[in-house]
Amino acid sequence: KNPAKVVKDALDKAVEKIAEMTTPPIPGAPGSQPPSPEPPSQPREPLPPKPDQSAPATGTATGAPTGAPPTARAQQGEYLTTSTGLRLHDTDHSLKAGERGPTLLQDHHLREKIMHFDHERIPERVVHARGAAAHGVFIGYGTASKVCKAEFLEEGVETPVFVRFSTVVGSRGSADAVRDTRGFATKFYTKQGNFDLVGNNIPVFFIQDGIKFPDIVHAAKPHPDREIPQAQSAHDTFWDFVSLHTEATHHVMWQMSDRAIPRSYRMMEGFGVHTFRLVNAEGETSLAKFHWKPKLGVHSLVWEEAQLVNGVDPDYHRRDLYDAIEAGAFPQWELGIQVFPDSPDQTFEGIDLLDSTKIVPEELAPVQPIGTLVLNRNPSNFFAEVEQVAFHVGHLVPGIDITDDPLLHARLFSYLDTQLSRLGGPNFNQIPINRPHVPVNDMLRDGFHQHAVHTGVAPYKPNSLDGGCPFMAGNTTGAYIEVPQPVAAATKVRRSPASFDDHFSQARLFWKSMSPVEKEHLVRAFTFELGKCYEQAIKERQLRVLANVDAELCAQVAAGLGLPVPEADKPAPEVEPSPALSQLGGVWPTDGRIIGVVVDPEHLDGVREVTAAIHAAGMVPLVVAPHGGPVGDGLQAQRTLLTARSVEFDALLLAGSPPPGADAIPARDAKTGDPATATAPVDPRVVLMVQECFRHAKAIGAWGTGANALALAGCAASDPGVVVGEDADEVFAAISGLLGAHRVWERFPATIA
Ligand code: HDE
Repeated sequence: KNPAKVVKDALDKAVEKIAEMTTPPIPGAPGSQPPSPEPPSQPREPLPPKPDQSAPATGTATGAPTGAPPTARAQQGEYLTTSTGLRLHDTDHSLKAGERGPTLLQDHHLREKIMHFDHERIPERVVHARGAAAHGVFIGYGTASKVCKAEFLEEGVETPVFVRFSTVVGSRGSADAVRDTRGFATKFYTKQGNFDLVGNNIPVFFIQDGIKFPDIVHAAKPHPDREIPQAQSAHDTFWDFVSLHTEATHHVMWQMSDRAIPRSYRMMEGFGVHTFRLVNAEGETSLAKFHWKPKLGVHSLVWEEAQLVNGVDPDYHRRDLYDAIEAGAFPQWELGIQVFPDSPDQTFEGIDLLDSTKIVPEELAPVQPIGTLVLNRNPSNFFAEVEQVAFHVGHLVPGIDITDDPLLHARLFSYLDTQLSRLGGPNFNQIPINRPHVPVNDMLRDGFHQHAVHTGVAPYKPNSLDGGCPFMAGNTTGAYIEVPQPVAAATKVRRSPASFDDHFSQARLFWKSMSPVEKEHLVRAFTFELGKCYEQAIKERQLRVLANVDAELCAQVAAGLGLPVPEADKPAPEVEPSPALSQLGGVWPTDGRIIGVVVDPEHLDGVREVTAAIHAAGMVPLVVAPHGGPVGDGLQAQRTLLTARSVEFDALLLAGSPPPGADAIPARDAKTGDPATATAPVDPRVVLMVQECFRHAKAIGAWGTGANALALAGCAASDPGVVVGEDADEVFAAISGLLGAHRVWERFPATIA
């Protein structure tokens, strides 16, 4: 045989085969899917501007609008144009000297398009780079008026807000469900100017003095040599720093607790952390701490679940927030304050209110509700809104002033400074998302990206040429007047007060306030994180810190690490636990919870009814089937066995147990390894889903053939939180009852008292 011919024949056959495989089905031919409708491509009128995208109130003295109308750049008008409004007839081909010739330098459209693209990225935030945000409204109760004169807290006043949630350590593209503190920053567009409450989901901070911020951030960020690990605290530099810098211990306790792996942004508390000074209409002052309390309760992932989530859906929290708002399950929080007398020593019950590593237990100072926040609208452009929003702790309104917390003072400098470089110039408050919803008459002029076309000739005060405008406001005309707080005559020192030396008593308070399950999770988190460190000396040093917090905590972690238990050198004093710190206990609303419903298209009994019941209960059913598209009985699959993983669901319903599909890994006999003798009537991915839900203490319900998967997964109707019944609705009713407690906590064996 001619070898060249053999090769040619083989190639021809392969080409034929590929052509067969890739030829698209002829529309309308039997068995082909109907073609999807093309999205509309008719020119249409621009959409009206959104309220927060209206032109800046800065500008001319007469208030006349200047420049292009705000909608002119909405990209939704009739014809594609250049950035200067020139209509284009082609944006797909460069201008060339002939079809196969070189590209011409004169192609101004190509040059503009590529120039702009080359500069689309701006620096990410140095911390809190990864975030998600939403618009909403805040409604005051009027209950704060005794202590605070801020207008937005008055009864019934509605204030637009924008809230950005974030992780701290990871970069902008990092996964959501990492172990980390979360940012909870709120911009209130009040009638007295913007008020920013730039808080976290943990009420204490790592450091007491802002000068240590670069140190903790350098330690927590990836190692400078290899730039790993991303968005993790489980590494040597982090534990090196916190084990040496023991004022971080209280924050580290929170970070190793379930608080650092929230189930959802909707289920997180928020804290202003610092103590603020409030002023009422009579000019009387009080000290206060801000708290956000989520209507859905405070709930977390379990660690294994969080690790799976980061692989399966790195955008888990971002997606959850967006989907909930789109589904109308608007997230809500109540804003509350703990109020303390503005005493000269600024302490309460012996707790230093200027030390941001300390809380005041709610049992000592209850959180008093002062308003409600509802998030009801997703951003329409991530970059314009979520990336460009600029929060600043110095954005205050009359009635809210700062205290001398040294952490807060460094922040007052930092936020403006970082935004200057991140947003490329000093005019970032003119970006639509940052604009106040009140007139701005500043005398700030020029600079990069100046949007206002100011008129008048006298941007200075005093002036006569602009009629002396603008005038100064006073107490009755809404001016912000700092509290005339006396400053004690003192000596310049680089020192903290002695009360800041107590690093362990509140770390112990946190430990003692946890339930057994939460303690167990803390032990595992410490053991995991320290287990990831390479340096033995760092592990031993952190064990010495834990010995000062609690002997049992230290012993359990030491056992997990296989290291000796050290003696405490500065044991924390005995403390009274604060039950409010535990996340367990209570029954919470289940709005927006996700229920996976596994179906076998051959057995659909009760599925329609149960999905309707889930919807009616304000939750979201996700039908999981062996394949996508219609599954029968008018139902559509939202997930397939290929795309579904247990971590997406808060609870699992097994309406059927689909047999292994062609794409499942074939089951084999455990003893012989023989596929032919294997007994696995259920797809192994369903079995894995049940096992994971069981391990993660989620409620599981089954009826009909659905129950077949339970035994294969090693669980039974007698286990806590497993419901088997004949009637789908009854099974769901029992499951939704269990969901109010978030998890079936009895499934976690309590090994710590
Ligand atoms: Fe921040 N922090 N921070 N921080 N912080 C920033 O500002 C800083 C601190 C917090 O969604 C940066 O615009 C210093 C405590 C949130 O855009 C930067 C110190 C708390 C956000 C900065 C602290 C926070 C930031 C980075 C120690 C809780 C995200 C980008 C004195 C009460 C805001 C930016 C958003 C962001 C500095 C400590 C919360 C560099 C120097 C304590 C929620 O300015």
